[in-house]
Amino acid sequence: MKRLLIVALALVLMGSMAFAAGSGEDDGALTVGFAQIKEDSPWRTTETNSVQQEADRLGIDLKLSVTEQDGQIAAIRDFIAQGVDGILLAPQTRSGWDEVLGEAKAAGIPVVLLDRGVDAPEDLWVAQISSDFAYEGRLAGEWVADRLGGEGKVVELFGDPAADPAILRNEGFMEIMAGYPDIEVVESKTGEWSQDKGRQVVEAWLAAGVEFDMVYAHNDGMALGAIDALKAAGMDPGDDVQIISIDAIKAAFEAIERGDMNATVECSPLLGPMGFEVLIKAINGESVDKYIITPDSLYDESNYTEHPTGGF
Ligand code: GYE
Repeated sequence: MKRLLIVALALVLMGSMAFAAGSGEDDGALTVGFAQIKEDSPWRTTETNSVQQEADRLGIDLKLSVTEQDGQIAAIRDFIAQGVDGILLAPQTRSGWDEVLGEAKAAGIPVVLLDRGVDAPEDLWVAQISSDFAYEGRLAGEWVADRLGGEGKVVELFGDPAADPAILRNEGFMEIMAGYPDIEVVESKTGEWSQDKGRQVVEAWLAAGVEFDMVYAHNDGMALGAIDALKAAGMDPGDDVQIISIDAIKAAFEAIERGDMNATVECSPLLGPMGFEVLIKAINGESVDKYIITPDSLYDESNYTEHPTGGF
C-alpha cells in the first residue's frame, strides 16, 4: 500500500515537473501563445506589434502564429501541446471554435479573445477585449444620414461576412438606415478587409454603372481601395462621393487631410496591454470581466486633428 502511494506521488511529481518545463515556469517567465489572423490589413499589423511589445515589456515568452482560421485552430492545438500558460486568440470568423476551445479548457489553459467575438459557449473562453462593433456601425449610420440630409444612395464595402465585426457593423448601420426611407443602400459586397479587394469591388460597380453618393466601408483599408477606384475613374473622392469607414489608421487620417476621405470611426488595435492584464489575472485564477469594451469616437474633417496620435 505504502509503495503504491509512493509510486503514485512520484508520478504526480513527474507530471507537474514536465508541465512546468513545458510552460517555462522553471525560470518564472510565462509563455503565451497568440493566434493572430493572417489578413491584408495595416490595423492588424499594429495590433500584432502592440501584443509583441507588451510581451517584451513584461518578459513574456510569446509564441506568435499568423494564419487563417484552420491554421489558427492548429496553432492553438500546438500551444496546448507545448503547455503554454495562456492563449490570446483573434478569431477570424465567429463560428468553428467550440472544439478547440474545449480542448484548451480541458487542459486548464485560459483563452482571451482579442478584437473579435465568437459564438462558442461563454464558459470556453475567459474574456473578450474589443470595440462595440454595432455601436461603430450606428455612429457611421448617423453620420451618413446627417451628411446626406436623409436622402441618397449608399454602397457598403463589407468585411468578411463571417466575421463578428463585419456582421455587427452592418447590423448597427442598417438599424440607423431603417429610420431613413429615402436613403437606399444600393450595393453591399465584401472587400475582404483589403485595400486591393475593396478597389476591385468599387471598380466593378463603376463599370456596371452603379451610381452612389456615399461609400460606407467596414474598414479603412477598403475605403482606401474605394478612393483608388474612384480616382482611376476620374472622380473626386471626398467630394463627388463621400467616404466613411472604421478603424482610424494613420493612412485614413492622411486621406482626410488630403480631402480624399471624409470620416473614420475609431477602433483601437492597441490591445496588447489590456490583453495581457486580463490573461495574467486569469492565469493566476483571479476573476475578470467577460466583456471589456474599448471606447470609440468618430473623426471627420471637423475634428480629425484632435486624435491624440493622428490615427493608429
Ligand atoms: O476593423 C479590421 C480588421 O477585427 C476589429 O479586423 C477588427 C477588424 C478591423 O481586419 O481592419
